[in-house]
Amino acid sequence: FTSVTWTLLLFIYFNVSEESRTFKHVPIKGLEPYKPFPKKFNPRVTRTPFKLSDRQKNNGVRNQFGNRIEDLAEGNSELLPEMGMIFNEQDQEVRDLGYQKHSFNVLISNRLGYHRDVPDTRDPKCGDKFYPSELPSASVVVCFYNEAFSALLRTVHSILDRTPANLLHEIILVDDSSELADLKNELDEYIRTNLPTKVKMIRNEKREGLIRGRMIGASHATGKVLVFLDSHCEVNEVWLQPLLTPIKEDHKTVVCPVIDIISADTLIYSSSPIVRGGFNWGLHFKWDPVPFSELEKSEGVSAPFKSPTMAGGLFAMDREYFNELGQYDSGMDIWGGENLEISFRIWMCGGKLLIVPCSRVGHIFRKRRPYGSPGGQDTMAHNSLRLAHVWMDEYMEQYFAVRPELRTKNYGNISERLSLRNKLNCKSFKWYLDNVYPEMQLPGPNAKAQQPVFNNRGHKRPKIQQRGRLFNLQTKKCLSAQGHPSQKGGLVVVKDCDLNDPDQIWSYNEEHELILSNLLCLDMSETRSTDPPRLMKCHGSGGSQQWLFGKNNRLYQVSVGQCMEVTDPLNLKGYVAMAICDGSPLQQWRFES
Ligand code: LR7
Ligand code: MN
Repeated sequence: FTSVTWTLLLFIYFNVSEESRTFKHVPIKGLEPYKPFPKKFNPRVTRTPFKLSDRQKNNGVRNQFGNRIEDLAEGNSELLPEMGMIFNEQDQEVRDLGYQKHSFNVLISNRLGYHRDVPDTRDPKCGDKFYPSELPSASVVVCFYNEAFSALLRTVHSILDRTPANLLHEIILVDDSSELADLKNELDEYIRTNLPTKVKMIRNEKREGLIRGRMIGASHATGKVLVFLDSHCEVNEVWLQPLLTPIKEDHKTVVCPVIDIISADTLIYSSSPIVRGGFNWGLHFKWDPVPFSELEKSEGVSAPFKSPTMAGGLFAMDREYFNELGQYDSGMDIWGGENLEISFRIWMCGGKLLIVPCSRVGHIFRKRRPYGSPGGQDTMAHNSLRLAHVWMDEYMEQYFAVRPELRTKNYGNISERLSLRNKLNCKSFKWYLDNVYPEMQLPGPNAKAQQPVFNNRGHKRPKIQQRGRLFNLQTKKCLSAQGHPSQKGGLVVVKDCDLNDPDQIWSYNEEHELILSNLLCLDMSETRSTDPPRLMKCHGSGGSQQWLFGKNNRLYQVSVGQCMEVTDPLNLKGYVAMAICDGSPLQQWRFES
């Protein structure tokens, strides 16, 4: 790799048109050949600080995205707070269309590229563990429908980069009849030229949904163990060995990693609390605290513990056992319910379900599902009805108590699933509740409301860092509510500053929220960065309510990647909006106590 090549690259770089420089899922050919990281797979934890990998830096130099990522990060590689900065209209389009189609920040996803380091979120005790050198090999099945190209490839590359080759039998991608053009020829081409042959592609002729999709993927698999992942995941260091070990010990053990959080707005990877799976009588999955009795005293949270249910997307299971146990209910459509169905079936029919805290996989959690079912049906209700009729015995009544309208709804033919339950000689639902999920309560006078866990910030109120008026340097006016400050959805405008007006008092806290008179948070629309900011209930999960004071007194909005500006040049109404950060005085704000 010589200076000739570099000259050539620079030549290409300076000659691409403005348009082709904007990253549109186009891996520049020949620039990013697949090279597995030359890493040693040591089960010991190395707590390296999260930093830009050389690949990411190179991405900047190559200008794959039109911007240098080192510049965007401005040295703060811990948070990459300005990774979503919008520089031009194309960026804005990628961002806004991305939110519409995928419900997460695709601009940032594209800029991250297909490889990145993620923080090692494992408990330090995991570093003391050794795994057998002989482990069964895994077929990883990733079913996707209209996934963002860069998120899908980061899923695949994270597996290739962080899994010992001898344990990775294959990766099976199942395209569930996606409509997005780049997921067809371009993806095939990428796989052919950049990925090892163990990455395989199956295309469903029609939309099957993730449940039949996974069954199709599994039917092509030839590894000993099946691992299912969503198509927007990133696996962490030494993720697979801790999953395979308990399966090797007992092939009827099904295991889940801890699902770390990849923010939909910032793509920041962060650690999840240690929780386990439960459900409510509406048959919605929920996270519960892990009972103290479940945690092994000597090993604390580094030993696998039992979980009544799984979230659904990320788990590993012996392939023969998957088939023996009846795969999934192929009468279930598109999305929903299959996770509780397989959880009940595992426990009731002689298996067990564990969460393995030393295995960590990140997943992009989004606020809204960006797709529906082809006929607009509520597939969650259809699927839940099926599972209730097959597995829940008399406790099905609890479901109908919550959803009385479903009592008479048709749910198709379940005779095969009933004979499966019979053939496998499965225990009753009462046995499951008594032995696996005794915390589950029946509604009644004595039922206590269970503490929800895994909400965004529990009872802790973030510390306030600054309080005062938000002064615009150009107009010399202050940011206030247009109407009443407690009105949800209200706009903000600049008005003459008034020392005595409590409605001009903002607090800025450690979560980077801007709260007006201790009531509502300044918030940006998820799907349209052209909408003005509004006052909304504080949700505590960053992104659309996260504001950063940056250089030139700018006020940067994290999920829209733009700066707040007074738009009205004559300043009659004092309107503000988000605009490309350009350092102009209309975009300059100062906190005044
Ligand atoms: O028609 C479809 N065809 C598909 O192939 C619809 C979806 N899919 C794919 C999709 O591209 C994705 O890879 O199926 C996967 C899951 O769909 P998501 O990501 O839209 O679902 P989710 O993450 O909101 O949903 C969770 O619950 C689902 C119930 O059916 C599945 O079990 C998902 O796998 C599951 N995800 C997780 O468990 C990740 C952690 C979330 C939590 C809690
Ligand atoms: Mn998902």
